[in-house]
Amino acid sequence: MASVWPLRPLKVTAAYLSLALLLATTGGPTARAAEPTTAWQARADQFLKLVNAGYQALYRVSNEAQWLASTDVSPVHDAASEAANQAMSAFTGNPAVIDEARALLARKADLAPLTVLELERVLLNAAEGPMTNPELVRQRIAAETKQASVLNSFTFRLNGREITANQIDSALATNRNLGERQAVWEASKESGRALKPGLVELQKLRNGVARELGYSNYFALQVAGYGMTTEEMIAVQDDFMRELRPLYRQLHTWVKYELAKQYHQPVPKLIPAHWLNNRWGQEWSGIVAAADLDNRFTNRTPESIVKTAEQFYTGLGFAKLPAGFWQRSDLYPVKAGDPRKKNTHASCWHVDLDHDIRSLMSVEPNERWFYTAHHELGHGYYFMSYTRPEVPPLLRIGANPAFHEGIGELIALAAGQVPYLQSVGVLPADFAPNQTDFLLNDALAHSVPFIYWASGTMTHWEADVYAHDLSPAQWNARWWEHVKKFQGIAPPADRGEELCDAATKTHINDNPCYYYSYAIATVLKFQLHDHIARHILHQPPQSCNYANQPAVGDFLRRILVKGGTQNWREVLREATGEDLSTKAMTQYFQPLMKWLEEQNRGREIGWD
Ligand code: X8Z
Ligand code: ZN
Repeated sequence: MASVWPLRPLKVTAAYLSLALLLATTGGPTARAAEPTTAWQARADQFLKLVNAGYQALYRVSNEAQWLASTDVSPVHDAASEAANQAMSAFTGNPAVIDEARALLARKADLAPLTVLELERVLLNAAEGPMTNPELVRQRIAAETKQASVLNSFTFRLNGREITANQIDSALATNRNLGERQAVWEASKESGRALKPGLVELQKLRNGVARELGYSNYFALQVAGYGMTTEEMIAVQDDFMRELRPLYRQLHTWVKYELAKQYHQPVPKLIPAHWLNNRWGQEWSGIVAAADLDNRFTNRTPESIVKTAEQFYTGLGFAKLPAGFWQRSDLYPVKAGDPRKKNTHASCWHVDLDHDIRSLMSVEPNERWFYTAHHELGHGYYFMSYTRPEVPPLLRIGANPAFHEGIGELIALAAGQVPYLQSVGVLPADFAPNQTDFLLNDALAHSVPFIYWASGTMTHWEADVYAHDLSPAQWNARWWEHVKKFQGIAPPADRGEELCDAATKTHINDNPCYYYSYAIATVLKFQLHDHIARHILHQPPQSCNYANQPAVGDFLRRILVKGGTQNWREVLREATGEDLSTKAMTQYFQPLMKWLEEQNRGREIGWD
């Protein structure tokens, strides 16, 4: 079957045409045989035609309702979202759907590989709301809806006055008074207290739902999407941490001496959480003053931040975002005095698994939102690229969730490099960077400490809660054990079990057992970047410029157009010739290691 591609009116470049030709001549990576080759294939085709159609229609209804509930929290919107999700599960988790998918998968040898992938996805989707136990599914959806509502409408207060999430982040980025920092940090943790009861209920309900279709727990169900067991996923994450540990210990040491000097304090063993600019110590930004870009954005509008991000992608030969993106997205903070409550964490939505793509952000003109806007549009361009007839709605997903996270992370990494920033005027053309400062900032703000947060604290805590049924009476103690062990960070004061500091992180509530995906995405972004810098741009990975390089776009598009139609390990191998590895990441920061060792000479390294 000849592929109709590209589906959307994209800017046609020579490279585009050659890719289109390649897909046309090979039938594309996902082409289905025109005539079914076996009776089982014919039966599967029939079944999947119906399931894909029903899935896409209900996905849209459910996403429209969730969008409203996330951008304008109200009991009415919560009720509509809950009802739409019940309808979605009534279909995707229907026992007849489960039985047929299982019966067909028992005849794998008679089916096309794409069909097998679709059927496996049908079962993974069913496992989120298996109607073999409708009461359990109903309870889960009700509890998820309530939790999202508490999270999205939570009002932070500082000394009795309302404070927004952006204001919390700004205060932690700029205020140098440790007492005031502690008060802001503690205020930011109050949502956990409100979210704990719902999370206690969800621990049981999520695990119960996963067990219904034979998974041992909810964590196991989520990692099944990677073709891994819980133990395998934990081993991958522990390997990341082991391989990067020498670098992290050097960074940790350098940072604690630097911050102690900044705050006029003795050098601590562990870094106090409120000394860092990020509420969770996940990104250590703002420490390297010479590489801090915040003041470069103050004269820009929030709109220009999102537009600049779009231009990065169009410069690579991608189409402009659809007009609907600008009409339907919710990109900026709610205006002061407006009582509307919306989710404050950035996200990007493929509302109808077709061309309705939206982003929910609260963009302000600063470095953090500049980075985040590039990240979110990575999701948007992934959606746009795999929205084509050859990719059935069930497989309009990333090669795995880490690929989805990794594309925007890669572009954000590239958008933070000096030659690019100069080319778009964020930095002046005559700016003479100190390479070490920028590399150090790259490591601290977006990469290395992040791994210990993502692979360490987040992943291990969720594995404890779901795979090992950790009692809620031990949640906060365990959280801080992990923060200490993996991140080398300590709370400013004792944290009791009435608090639930894990639940202050959005994903713990609304995207459970997912966060290891960001760690994999971080490792992946360096692999892809290394390949692009060395083999496509022929520039040094630490200082290169993707701007207006369609060859980079072609390389990325070959990955993105596939969606979930090919095993992710093969996708990675085909793209880079490598398996998942921290080698590129370690090499990227290699020049920093020597510098750090010199700076830290005579200091006690690490915290254990
Ligand atoms: O949640 C996100 C994105 C939305 S998918 C903004 N990120 C993680 C986080 O903020 O915790 C991006 C990197 C890590
Ligand atoms: Zn993301």
